[in-house]
Amino acid sequence: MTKALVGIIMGSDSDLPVMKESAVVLEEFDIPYDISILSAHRTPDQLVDYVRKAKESFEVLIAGAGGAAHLPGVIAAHTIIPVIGVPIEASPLGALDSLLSIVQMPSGIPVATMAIAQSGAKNAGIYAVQILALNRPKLGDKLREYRKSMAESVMNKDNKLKTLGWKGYLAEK
Ligand code: RP5
Repeated sequence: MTKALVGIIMGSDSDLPVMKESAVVLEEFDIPYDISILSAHRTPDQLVDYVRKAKESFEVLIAGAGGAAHLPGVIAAHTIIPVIGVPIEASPLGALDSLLSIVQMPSGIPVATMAIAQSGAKNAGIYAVQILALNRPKLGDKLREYRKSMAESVMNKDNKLKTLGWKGYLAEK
């Protein structure tokens, strides 16, 4: 069995529509990953057990949670594997509660906090790939290709805009 390099953990199955974006990126880059539902509050013992075993396999952990989102911080407290946190909207307070719970870590125990929701989960996947690429040159090449095609797609949209008659910023006045 291929060894998973990234562990994706979410607090509830209600987080899956957001956290699947991390998985989509990892699949795009052919990174083996493990995806699990574990809660800092509802399954504290199982979470600690998971994190203790994590060092045998994972090089990066991605954790997404909503509300009082202590999941990424608790994971970070139990391991030196880099933890990436994704704030999810799950309460009447929007996602601000989750963002602040994840970002405002005490000094000494960092969590790399991403943007709220889908963009954050997608960026968590990309950030994990960037960490793995530090000692995997081929993965670095893939990331450069990814950025190149992203830039091309923006330029194509700009060209389309011009063909529709919109004037460009650099067009002659
Ligand atoms: C958090 O509580 C989870 O990460 C989720 O975002 C939120 C709500 O969970 P459910 O009540 O939908 O299971 O722990």
